[in-house]
Amino acid sequence: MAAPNVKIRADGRVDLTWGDVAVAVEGLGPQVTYVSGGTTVTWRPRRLVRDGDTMTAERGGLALVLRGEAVDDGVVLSAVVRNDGHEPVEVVSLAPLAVGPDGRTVVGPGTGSWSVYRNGFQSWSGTGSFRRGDRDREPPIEILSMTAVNAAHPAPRRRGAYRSELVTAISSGVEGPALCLGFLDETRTFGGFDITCGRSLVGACDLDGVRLEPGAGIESAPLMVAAGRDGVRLLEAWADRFGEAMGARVPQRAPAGWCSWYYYFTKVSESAVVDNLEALVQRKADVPCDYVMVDDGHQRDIGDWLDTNAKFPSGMAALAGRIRDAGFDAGIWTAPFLAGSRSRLFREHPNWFVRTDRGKPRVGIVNPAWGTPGTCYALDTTHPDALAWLESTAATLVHEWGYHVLKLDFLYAAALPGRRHDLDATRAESLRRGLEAVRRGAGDDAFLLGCGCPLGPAVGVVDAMRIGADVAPYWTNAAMRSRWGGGDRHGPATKNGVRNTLTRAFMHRRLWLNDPDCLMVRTDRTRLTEAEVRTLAGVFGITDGMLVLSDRVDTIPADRLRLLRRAHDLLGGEARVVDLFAADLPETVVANRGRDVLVAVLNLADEPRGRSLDVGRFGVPDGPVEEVLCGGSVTVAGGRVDLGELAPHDCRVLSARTAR
Ligand code: 9PG
Repeated sequence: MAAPNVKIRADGRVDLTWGDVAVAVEGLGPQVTYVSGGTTVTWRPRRLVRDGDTMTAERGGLALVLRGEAVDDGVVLSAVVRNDGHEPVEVVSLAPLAVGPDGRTVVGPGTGSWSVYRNGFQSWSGTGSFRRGDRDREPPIEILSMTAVNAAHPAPRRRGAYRSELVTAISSGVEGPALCLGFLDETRTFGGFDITCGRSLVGACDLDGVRLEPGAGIESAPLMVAAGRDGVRLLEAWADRFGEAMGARVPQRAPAGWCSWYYYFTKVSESAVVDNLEALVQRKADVPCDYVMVDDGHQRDIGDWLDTNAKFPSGMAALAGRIRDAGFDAGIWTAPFLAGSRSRLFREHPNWFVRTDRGKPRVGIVNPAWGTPGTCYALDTTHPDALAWLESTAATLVHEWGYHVLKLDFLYAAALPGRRHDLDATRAESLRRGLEAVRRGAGDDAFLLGCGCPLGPAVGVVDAMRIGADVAPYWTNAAMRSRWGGGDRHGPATKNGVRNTLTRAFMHRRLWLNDPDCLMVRTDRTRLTEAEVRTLAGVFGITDGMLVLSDRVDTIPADRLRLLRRAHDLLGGEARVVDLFAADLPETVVANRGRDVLVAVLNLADEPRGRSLDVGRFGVPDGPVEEVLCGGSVTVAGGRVDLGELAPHDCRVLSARTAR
């Protein structure tokens, strides 16, 4: 990483050139999209006037200003739009960085070598690298896509065009060089990147139509632009900065847990939880566990979190007491920004909900698993009474009922487009206010796990974040692979969970603790093969995520308990996915832990494949080296190891003391 050469051209636009690597962004300037008198206008000035460190353009009563600041390895850009006119305008988006067809983005020899990191909008959204011929797709209809993507920015669906949220990196092949762009604040706005290879590059913040009165101005979030030889390291460096700027909460120790969802789903009951509690006590030596989570299925209706259904006859406070008496923290699931159409919350407070332009309550999901009709509406987290209710509900769950761990799910609902009580609040700000209300009620000591959550605004509020789709008792299925499922990328499937655990590994301990979702090691009620279970254990372990088991504890066979133990033994390293830019599904992870190095080698193809690789470059010495997941050892010679043929979706993890 090195500082770029910054050249301000005669037309006021900027060229950034990194001399030591083949990276340049040429002809960049700011851009604004606004609505004035009913028409939407996008303005990217061709000429700007320089005054010291700021460049300004003026047109029709609007002034657009670009500011830049050199930081050690790049520049931080921000834009300001000012209304010098007499009429208010509505600002849709503000970009500190826009490069049009008259400019140029250079990364390596040409766009043919590009691999673009596409970060999905929220926890569940498919994330990974795309090459020139790949299509960035998502579920085609809103009711399916709303749980995965940013409603304001659908995927472009054209080859060579990509949309990344919050951060992106363009790497020339796997080896680099690379360019990394990332916003450094999301308390107020969502930021994102639209990349069309060979044509344009725009990094903009969404202001969602906020009114800009005459005489007023709005500043964009700061945008970091950095380049270097290694795209993964650039993403790590961005995450360090973003986490610091947002006051990331990173607990020292990642808790291990047990979760009811992936075995019992909505059929969970008090007796099922108690049975597992007893089994956890009995198998304490085999199943590391800090908390026991009732994940869905306890509430009377979505939104009515303090009303418990008949499957939990003793009530949730009593159950928390029992969990604590058994020596665990108690955990409980809610979807705090949703309410069922028949819930008490919605019936009693219809004005606490986001509205569509036609004045109807905004649907946040239709989930038949929650009973018919399963229609849930999105809470308006800018309404002061709704915020007070969020705060007091969280306070009850934690301080009265005794649940120390709150899994907060379907959080995207607070950031859906729509009309809100506070007309000046953006979608990102609405989400942040809702999360902050929950934190206020839960208190500083509670452990908050975000899920289904747009990433940026949650940093600094949550302790941990789900970073991928739901795992499932199968690898993938026809629905996920179909075009309705969004091209085998989004939606519940173990394959999708594993993909994001790898592609978002760099966020761990920088923005929060990563939650890769639950581990299933059981042999009943599952179609996961032994190889797939090994992959879950290996990938979750080496990436140092939270390990949360979601099996019926008393029936797990001994060999699977051993695998669970091995996953725990892998924790504690600093993982790097070295082939992040190689393919849709990366297959090589290196983790350093003191003097030890761990190397995970995967075969995520659907057919058996031989894998051999150079591990000497990661510090693995020649000679016999331990293989952790199957047990036994393999031989490294001349820096190389040959693992032979790996079954489909299988994994091996090497553990060695480094030569260095
Ligand atoms: C509980 C589950 C678990 C799981 C969460 C989340 O689109 N959908 O209908 C949909 C349903 C469930 C779901 C995601 C999407 O899973 O990720 O861990 O807590 O809720 O209902």
